Amino acid sequence: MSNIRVGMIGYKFMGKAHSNAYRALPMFFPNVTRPQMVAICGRDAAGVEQARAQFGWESAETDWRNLIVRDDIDVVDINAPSDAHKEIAIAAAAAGKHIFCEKPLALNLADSIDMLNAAEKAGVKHMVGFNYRFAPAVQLAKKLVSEGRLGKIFHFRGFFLQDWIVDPQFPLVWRLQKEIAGSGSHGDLGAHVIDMARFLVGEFQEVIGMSETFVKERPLPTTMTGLSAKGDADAPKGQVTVDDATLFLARFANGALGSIEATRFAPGHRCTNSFEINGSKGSIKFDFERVNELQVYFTDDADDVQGFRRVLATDAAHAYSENWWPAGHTIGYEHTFTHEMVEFMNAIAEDRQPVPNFVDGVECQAVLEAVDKSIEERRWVAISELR
Ligand code: SOE
Repeated sequence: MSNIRVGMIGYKFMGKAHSNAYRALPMFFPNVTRPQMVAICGRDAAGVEQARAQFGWESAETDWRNLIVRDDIDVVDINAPSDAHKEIAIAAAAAGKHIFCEKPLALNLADSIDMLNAAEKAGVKHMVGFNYRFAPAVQLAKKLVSEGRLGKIFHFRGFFLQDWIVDPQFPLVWRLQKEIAGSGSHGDLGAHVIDMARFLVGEFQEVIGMSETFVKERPLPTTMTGLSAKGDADAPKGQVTVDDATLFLARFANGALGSIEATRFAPGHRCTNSFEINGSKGSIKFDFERVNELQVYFTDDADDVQGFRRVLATDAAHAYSENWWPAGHTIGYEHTFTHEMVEFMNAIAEDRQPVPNFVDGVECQAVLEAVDKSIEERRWVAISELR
């Protein structure tokens, strides 16, 4: 198959991560159909032109409507803020383009279902950006669970902890505004943990949660709006309309019990995306800040060496590893994006849906929304109540 021609919308944090993935892919995965970086799009002409030159795109657009109808583009990659996902995805599907969309898929469940329906009706490929699935150590976790090497699963314990808004003067960036972001730590961080739990343990059956917004008003942003934005204490203030932290308990369809925590108020934790799974034959532990490692424990290890041990998932036996460096030469955050683009390119070339796709985006959204409902109504909510 000839190159797969990509048009990408958004050029900030995720735009950079995706651009890097597209650039690295042909060098390290020469057998995968090559993504061609045809056009990058953003509203600010000077900003997008600078990103085009820096990231290595062939052309730039300032209106996504022009981008999605270009006939030299096969794929639309959406990494604009969450409130833009639905309109762009539905229009891209109507234009017959395959779609990659960052998480959370939409602002709410209904919108995510509309996006899935539009993509299915158009017969295009669709993928959602749950990049952490693609860490080789997480792929190893999946293999151990799928092969029954942990036995019957009892517990999934997951948390995603950050600390970038603990300062009450941190400005009211878009991620703290419900109409743009959909929710706060719940949809931004909890969505990753929910996806991880679905990937490794299976479907959620029912949930009950609690959440808090610790800082209810913040200075309005002046210029920078990213994770490292600085607030101006004298600036006028606005209402924070999302959760700062959301925690919930879950029961899975297979009988396992789960606890999930997402917060941006955990000082010292920059990006602690972590889980532990306990089964009848053993346990595993993962922490993204040590992305190459999986801690494993097997009950049938000899008595004198019982205990958790660290597996460095960089051997030929581990997913994607042979394409990078010799064993023990570790990889990082950006590689998870390269791997997800490998899956996306392969799926298009093989004429199958990539995984995770919009179905996974919708299922995640259903869990997010069931948790919100449980908080509102102060009770357990079955996922089936929403689907
Ligand atoms: C910010 O909280 C953020 O960049 C998320 O938006 C990402 O999805 C997560 O991977 C890291 O943290």
